[in-house]
Amino acid sequence: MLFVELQNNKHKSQRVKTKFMKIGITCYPTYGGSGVVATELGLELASRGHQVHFISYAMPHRLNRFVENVFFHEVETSTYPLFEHSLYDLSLTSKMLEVIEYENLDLMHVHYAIPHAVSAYLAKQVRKKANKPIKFITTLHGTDITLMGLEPSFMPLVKFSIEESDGATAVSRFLKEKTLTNFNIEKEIEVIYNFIDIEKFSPTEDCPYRKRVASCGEKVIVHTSNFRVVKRVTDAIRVLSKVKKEISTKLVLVGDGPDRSECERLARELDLQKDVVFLGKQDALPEILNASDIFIMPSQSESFGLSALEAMSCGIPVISSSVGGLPELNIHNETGFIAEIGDIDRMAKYTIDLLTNEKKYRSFSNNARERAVKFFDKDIIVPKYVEYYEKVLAL
Ligand code: GMT
Repeated sequence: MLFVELQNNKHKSQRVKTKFMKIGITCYPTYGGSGVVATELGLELASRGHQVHFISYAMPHRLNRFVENVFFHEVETSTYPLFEHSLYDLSLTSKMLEVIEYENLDLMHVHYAIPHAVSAYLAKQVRKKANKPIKFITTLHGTDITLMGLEPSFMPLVKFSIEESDGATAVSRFLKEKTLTNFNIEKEIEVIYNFIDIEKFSPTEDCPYRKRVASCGEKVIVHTSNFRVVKRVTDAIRVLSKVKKEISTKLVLVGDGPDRSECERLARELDLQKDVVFLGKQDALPEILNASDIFIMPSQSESFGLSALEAMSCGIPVISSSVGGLPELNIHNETGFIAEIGDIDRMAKYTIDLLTNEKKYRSFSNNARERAVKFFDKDIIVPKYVEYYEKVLAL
């Protein structure tokens, strides 16, 4: 760990002691929310002077530019013909050990319990044997607890790896409680919410993207996800079919995944093929959100709902289901509306209510932005991770 005395620019007379850490981050590099949070966290830590080493099988997709203090270590899996299956978990452990040793890491922070926490636990044991201890923190994101982790064959291992983590965080109160009860764990779990760059995701008037998806006067509902079945994207299409009977509206779907073909089929079946715009994976999220009026998240399971936060930060009210951590983010009748899972009629009714009531819409839009700024700004949340790292390292 580097201890550096900094001259604080704002208060020239005050000298601030800052501890810069060397942190290893392991995450899924794909489009999922856990990978986005892990990558954005790493980039933020690096911009605050910490050194960050990402360890994964591919470059996280938001790590697409050169950033000082950020390093990427690719985990290569063995292709020896004897192994019919890839030994990713072991290759990951080996890469962690290499980076911990040669980059002199202070801490490993793994995102998503399986298999990352298990690999980190193994690395920790190897270091312990060599008398060179390393600590690791596990951040629980959602389906590692609510879906995958509940598979009977995985359950004991997930429980063990959380219990053996030197620190554990969850992205909502809901997820913390679920972890404690589902796995019968007594450990302290810190709740650290997802965060947002409120400058990047900010409201803009007159977004040129709107013209590309909707004609003048038409409203736009937007949804972004990885199109897994738990996202219930088909519900968004059914909501559109009801809303369209009252107001001329388009539904913009961003992302891709296993349920996309079914969504395309349903759009054709409901004769909505011209009204549902499938954009696929996109990087220009702030622009697309700013071209929209309502964000819809009808999920069956959602530990927090990062993409709804991205929308709120752009001042877009959210219509969501009531599951998981969503009520901790989206406040009913204030930043949007909440309905029971699958209650398409109610979601449609709420959408029409907002789209036909300009004053109410403005107030919800302001509330959504204000809530994102006040509670989920990266400058509020990222220091909580740093404090937590320091706390765990000091134990
Ligand atoms: O299901 C996803 O969209 C991906 C998943 C993940 O772990 O990659 O997202 C989870 O983590 C996000 C970041 O913490 C949360 O905002 C999402 O709510 C959560 N998804 C679910 O719980 C289904």
